This record gives sequence, C-alpha cells and structure tokens, in this order.
Amino acid sequence: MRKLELHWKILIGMVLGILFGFLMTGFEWGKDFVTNWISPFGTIFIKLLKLIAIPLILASLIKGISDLKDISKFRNIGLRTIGIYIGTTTVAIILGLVLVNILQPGNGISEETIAKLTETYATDSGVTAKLEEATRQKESGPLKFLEDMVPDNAVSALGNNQLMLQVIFFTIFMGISLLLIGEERAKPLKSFFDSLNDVVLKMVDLIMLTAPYAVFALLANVVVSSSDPEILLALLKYAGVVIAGLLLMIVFYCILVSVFAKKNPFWFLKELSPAQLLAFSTSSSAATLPVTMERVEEHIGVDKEVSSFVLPVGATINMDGTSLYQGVAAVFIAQALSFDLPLGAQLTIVLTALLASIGTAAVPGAGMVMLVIVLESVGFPADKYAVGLALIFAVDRPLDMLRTVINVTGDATVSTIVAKSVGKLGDPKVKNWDDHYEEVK
Ligand code: DAS
Repeated sequence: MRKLELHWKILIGMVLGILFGFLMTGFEWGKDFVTNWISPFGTIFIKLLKLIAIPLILASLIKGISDLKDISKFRNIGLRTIGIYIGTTTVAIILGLVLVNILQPGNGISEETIAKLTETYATDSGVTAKLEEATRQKESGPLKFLEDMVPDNAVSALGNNQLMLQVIFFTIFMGISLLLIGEERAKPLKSFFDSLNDVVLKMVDLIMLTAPYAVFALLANVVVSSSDPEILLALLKYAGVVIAGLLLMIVFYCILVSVFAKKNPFWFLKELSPAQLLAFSTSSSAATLPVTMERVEEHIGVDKEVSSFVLPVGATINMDGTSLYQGVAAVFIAQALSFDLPLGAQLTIVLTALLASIGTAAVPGAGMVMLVIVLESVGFPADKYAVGLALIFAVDRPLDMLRTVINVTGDATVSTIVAKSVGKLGDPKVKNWDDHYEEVK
C-alpha cells in the first residue's frame, strides 16, 4: 500500500482532533486537560511556522527581485498586485454588506439573548483584551499600518513577526538596491540568499512533519473552547451570513482563475487545498505562508519572481475573508442593538473595512480587533463596543478559521492571475497532488 502522504495525515489529524475534542467535553476535567496538555502542541507548531515566515520572506523576496534583472518588471508586478488586491477586497466588503442587509441576521436576536451574551462575554478576558488592542490600534488611526511599514531598525524589523510589512519593506528596499549595484557585485549576497531559501524550505518540510499531530491539538482545543449550544444557535444566522459570503468569494476566485489565468478552477482549488487546510487549522495567514508559497510555486506553476512578492504582501495586507466578515459583523451588531446605519454609513464601512483588513495582523483573532475601527467610523457608541464584540465573540474562532482560508485563497488567486498577466505562469513543477514534501533525508 502506498505510504500515506502528509496531507491525508493532516486531514485525519483534523478529524480525530474534532472527535477527541467532543469526547473531552463529556468530562468535567476534559476542557482543562485539552487546554493544559494538548493545546500547547498546536501553539508551538504555529510559532515554528511563524518563526520561519520572516527568513522565508527575506530569502524568497530577495531571490525573486534579483531574478527580475530590471526594476520595471518589479514595478509592473507591484502595481498590478496592489491594484487587484484592493479590487478583490472591495468586492468582498460590498458582497458582505449586500448579504447582511438582505438577510438581516441581527433583527431576530431576542432581548434575553443579548442580555445573556452581554453578561457572559462583555467582561470576558478575551473580549476585553481585544478591546484594549483595538483601542491601541484606534488611537493610532487607520494609516498606522503605513507608518509601521518603515522600520527604524533593520534587526528589529526582522524580529517582529506581527509587523511583517516592515520586513517586506526592508527586503524590497534591499532587493532593489541589489539589482542596482549590478549582477557581478551582487553575486555573493544573491548566492547567500539562494541557499538561505533552500535551508528555510527544508525547515518547512521538517516542521510540516509534525502537522498531523499539531492540527489534532489545534482542533481539539477549538472544540472544547466553543460556547454553549444555545448561544451558538442564536448566532447561527449571523455565522451563516458570513459563511455564505465566504463561499461566494470562492466562486468569485474560481471565475477570476478561469477567466484571467485560463486554469481549471477545480484543479486550482485542489492544488491549493493543503494550504487551505493549514489556514483553517491555524487561523493564521502568516503561519500558512510557507505552505501557500510552496503550493503556488510548485503545484500551480507561478514563477518565484511573482509569488515571492505577491504572497508575503498578500498575507499581510490582502484579507478578503476578514474584510467581508468585518462588513457583516459591523452591520449585524448595529441591527442587534438597533443602531441605525443609513446607506451613507454603509459606504463608509467599505472604506474603513478595506483599511481595517489591510491593518489586520496575519494572526488568529486579529480581524475582530480591527472591527472596532469599522464600528467607530460609523459613529457606533463607544460604550457599546464591549457589548458589540460580546455579541459575536462566541462564534469568532470558527469564523476566523474560515475567513483565513479565504484570505489565503485570495492571495493565491491574485498571484496566479498576476503571473499569467506578466507571462510568468508555467507548468507545475511537481505532478502528484500529495508529492509536496520531499521526505527528510
Ligand atoms: N486570522 C487572520 C489571518 O491570519 C484573519 C482574521 O483574524 O480575520 O488571516
């Protein structure tokens, strides 16, 4: 029998993790056992992947830019990428707003449910922590991400994962300078980054060998920490609107891939699926980035000159799933608390959700933190932020897992259509779907 390939093991790890989580909810010591003895293995896995995200961006972006030979190609790829990212995110937000206004999930919430959610979550450490983080982000204004992009210290930029934009800024700056000094003088540094790239990809292989056990831990923890069924039922309509929007975004991406990249969308989703599995399990675009890059380059055929720029930038500023969620959540909260949102305010949401999703860090739960900026932009009463977040906190983790899948799928879609548009979309380097990680020799 053919040796079971890694992604099948990951899938089995996910299913067993969910089953084990439900089993543990049957014991009063179950939640503590999972939280204290199982969940840390999932956290370590995410930290390891995020650990190598920075050197991977550094190595692949330098290699990608220096392979371009001239600046105009880089400018061409950069402008197309940013333009299409803004376009797909705007579509996502408008789609979310249309759905939440048609389906009105917030109007059915009963007074007692709101009271129960408020008393349960308004003082919950998770909600207050997000509120504190949101206040810090809010005080700094919507263009904070732009200001943060410029590091004031090269080493600190490399050490701070949350502000991956600083690393990308520093690396692009260095890559362009490497191009400008000419091939001869750049050779030593270029060959250093080429071998750094190989080393980091080998580290991805090693880390991914632990993936089945890590996703088991991650999903067991999600199951034991989800809220009581009655609250979940009340929020089912809201979650359903977000999920409907996210699924429509998948249809949108399939249209983009078949029309602009001339690729079969079902083949595209299948080749990308291991990265989507990981995005679902980790709720982190940053942790998934190394696998997204491997799948897009080796299985979809996007040249590194494109993927090495488009994917790291996308993992930090292009979050279509998050922006759709922020549009839906803001209107849902307004509906539930009978706060009137006229069309003008909803148009404001399109802009602020775009900025909020750009500023959202590629880590679990970040999208909910930035939601406060969207609420503030439409004049939502500040003393109601805690109640508003409390309303959606119960289902935020599963929705975060799903919106992260869309975030990653959107990045892969844009890298594929940008590659096609600059003639850098070739044949896959690896034929078999699950021939993804060379066995560690
Ligand atoms: N979990 C974030 C990500 O990594 C998205 C979010 O929190 O909305 O993409």
